[in-house]
Amino acid sequence: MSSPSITSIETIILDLPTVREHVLSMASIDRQVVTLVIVHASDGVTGFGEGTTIGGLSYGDESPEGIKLAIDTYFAPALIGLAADRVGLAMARLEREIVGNRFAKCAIETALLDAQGKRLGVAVSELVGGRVRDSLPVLWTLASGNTAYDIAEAEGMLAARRHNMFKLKIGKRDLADDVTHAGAIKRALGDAVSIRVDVNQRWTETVARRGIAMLADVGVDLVEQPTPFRNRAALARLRADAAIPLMADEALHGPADAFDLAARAAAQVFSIKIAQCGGLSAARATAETARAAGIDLYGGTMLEAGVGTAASAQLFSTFPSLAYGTELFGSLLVRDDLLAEPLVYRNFELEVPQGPGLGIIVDPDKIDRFRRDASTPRATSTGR
Ligand code: MUC
Ligand code: MG
Repeated sequence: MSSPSITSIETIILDLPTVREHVLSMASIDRQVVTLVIVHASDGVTGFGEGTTIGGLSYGDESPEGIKLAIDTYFAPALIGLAADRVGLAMARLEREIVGNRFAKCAIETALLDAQGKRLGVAVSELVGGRVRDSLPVLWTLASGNTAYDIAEAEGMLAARRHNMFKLKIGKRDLADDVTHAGAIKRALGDAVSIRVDVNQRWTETVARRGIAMLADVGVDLVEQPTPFRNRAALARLRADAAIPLMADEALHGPADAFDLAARAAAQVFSIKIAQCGGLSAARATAETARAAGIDLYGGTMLEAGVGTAASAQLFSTFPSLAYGTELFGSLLVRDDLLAEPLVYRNFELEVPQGPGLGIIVDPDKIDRFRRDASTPRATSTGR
């Protein structure tokens, strides 16, 4: 029987309001902007993917609008007519013809895998290695910008048995203020609760050296991406002296970065993000490189909504070890996700969807409600 072919690719930008303002060192967001990708094939099977970043162009070099433009203008002509059931071949073609654009590549690969899983009646996890767990520990990021609010939020999460690990977004304020903030949260929540911080590249090496020591003293467990992503030598020097583990995030754009960071002993933990790596297969190769080097894994997020979160969960469920858990809470950060049935968060874990493909159903009414071209667009972020 001949292969079904890719017939068309839709890209839709959606603005999803968040449950509260989310304050990071480089931007504050009150909504998440999702570029939804829908791949149609000649056998009538449809696959969904998601291209999502944080704060427009303030996090990385792809924006939601840029992802749409790249897919409409360059990806779609390269893909239409190709065999829809040969995901590896389609991705190899994109790799050959399109430089970079990792978030867009991830959205396309996700959609192709979703469709192929539905076609074969298997979950995406079974196409990318095979799942070894059915649920994933999930932390929550406390990022309201206010210490008392963050403590109350964390207490609510603990009481609801939703999260028992927390990440704090720091680097926007003075170091002393950030350390006071982290120390107050750690004291209020107690020893049983893991507190990590993410600096999102804001510190210089000298500030980072002081900051990591001060945060270790107040009980913080781990520091994520303290310095700019290009300065791997600084990360390695900091790691050599740090009392607590360092995690690479923005520095990790796929397996080649993983290899280089591992060779430099620049971090003890890698945050694996499907979008930042350029897709699920590249993210898997990145995780395998870490594993070979004895580096611990953490399942990262670009704060994707349900589609990207389900795709990440499908891949992370195949990791034999996930020492630092995941941060797959994006679906909970938006007030209303695009899914007909919400993802299930229970007992501090996210249940990995079981059905074919991504195991989710995207609700067409919600696409209509949130699509940007149906309403007046607002600015992407407050850019603070
Ligand atoms: C990041 O840098 O890790 C993940 C959680 C969150 O609040 O922001 C993201 C991005
Ligand atoms: Mg990070």
